[in-house]
Amino acid sequence: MTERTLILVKPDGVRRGLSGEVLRRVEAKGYALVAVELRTATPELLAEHYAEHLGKPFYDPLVEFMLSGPVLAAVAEGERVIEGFRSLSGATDPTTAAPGTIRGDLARAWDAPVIHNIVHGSDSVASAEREIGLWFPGL
Ligand code: IDP
Ligand code: MG
Repeated sequence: MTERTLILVKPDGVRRGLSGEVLRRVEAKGYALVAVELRTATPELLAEHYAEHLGKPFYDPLVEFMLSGPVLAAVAEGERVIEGFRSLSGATDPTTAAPGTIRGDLARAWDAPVIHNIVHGSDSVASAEREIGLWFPGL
């Protein structure tokens, strides 16, 4: 089924000049880019984006990190792209993310354990619709 997902290159990825590398992998796989924009998040946007994590021990450091610099927000479209981009991203923890994945190849645990993992990707059709609405209300 053709669907859309929200992709974020987090501030560590943008700072390290990896935005293009992430988009390259998305396009190389065959997904279409529907929107791409360099953005500065706000506390209000992140509170909604990460609502499911409110109260977890990593919530405050995560929000602080996401406000530490610009993020590249993108929407990609394709057959099962939600699952597909999660697969390209790899496991949440960069140390155990498989080689060949964005996090496995590029994210570094020593920058800040787990938090700095280069990318965000929606995890379901419902989250994708919700997150695209938050980041790209005009789409
Ligand atoms: P996901 O990004 O792989 O979907 P989630 O569980 O949704 O992972 O967590 C959202 C983000 O919060 C992660 O991408 C990572 O930046 C951060 N995070 C998740 N678990 C931890 C943790 O145990 N310690 C520190 N940060 C974490
Ligand atoms: Mg998640």
